[in-house]
Amino acid sequence: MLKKNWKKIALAAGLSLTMLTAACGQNESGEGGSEGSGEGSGSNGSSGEESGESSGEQTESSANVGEAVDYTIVGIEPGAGVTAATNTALSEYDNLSGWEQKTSSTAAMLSELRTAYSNEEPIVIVGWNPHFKFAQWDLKYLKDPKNAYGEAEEIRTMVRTGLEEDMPGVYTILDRFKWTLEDSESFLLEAQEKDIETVAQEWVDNNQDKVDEWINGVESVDGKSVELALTPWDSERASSNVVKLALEQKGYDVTLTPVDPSIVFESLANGDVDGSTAAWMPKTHGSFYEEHKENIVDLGPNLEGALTGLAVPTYMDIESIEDLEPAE
Ligand code: PBE
Repeated sequence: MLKKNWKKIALAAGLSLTMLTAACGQNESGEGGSEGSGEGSGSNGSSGEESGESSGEQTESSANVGEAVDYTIVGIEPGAGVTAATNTALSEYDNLSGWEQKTSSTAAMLSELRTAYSNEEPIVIVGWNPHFKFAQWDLKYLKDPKNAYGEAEEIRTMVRTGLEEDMPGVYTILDRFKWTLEDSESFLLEAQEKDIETVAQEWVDNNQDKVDEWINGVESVDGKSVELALTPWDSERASSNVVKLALEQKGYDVTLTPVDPSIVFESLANGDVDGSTAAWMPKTHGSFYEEHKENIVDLGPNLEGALTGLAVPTYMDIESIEDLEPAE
């Protein structure tokens, strides 16, 4: 663990963050495939306290956090569920008065995190698991006493109404598809070195027994088309690619169609896509789901224990969202 105290460089950090923000603007539009790159190992949701400083000093350091980060939470895509949850946090926590969420893209957030972390500068990001960032960097979620981000979630598979009748085999395979947080996060770490399609093929090759449980007894078809919604996060790109390969083993012709996160549920309800493996419930996508649930079939969890929240590097001496000082 690095020992240098960022407080000593708070002023410099403030300046370089401003420059960083400007520089990042140029990056934001260019997001293509993967969220980011890097390396890391292990996988864990959060880490404990690192610093043994006195509580007096803690108050002083937390007072500086807001100033040092320019009262800015580094968010991700505007249409993400966590973006809405962060807006809720901004209105529910009195101590966040004067704070703002800067939305752009997951890639831009990761790039700011990478830079801040390597300079040991403070940064407050919108975070979630499954993702590789907790394995790659020492990060911790801030406590959320007002529960703006909810408890641990399920990532559920949802399909359009009528799929069961039209393509019972697809319905069955999507209904059975399930893996673990550990499966997903080790996949995502692997995908820092290779592309997601390659890792998906390797995962399926190494886990054919699990795939068999999903596809056993399903009748093979000859190239029937299936369309799954694809959202820009690696966790869902991973699960959709694994499901695609499972469906292909039964002869389906699967297209992963990029869909703006804000309209995934609408696309399912309209039947524009057949299914999605990317519904974070009950909180993150709860309001999107509510709007369209009459025309969507919920097939239940494909992953349990997903997490969302505000996160900071463990070198920062704060533990709770309530430790962030208001701008005034
Ligand atoms: N996420 C990752 C997404 C879903 C997958 C938590 C950033 C969101 O909509 O918030």
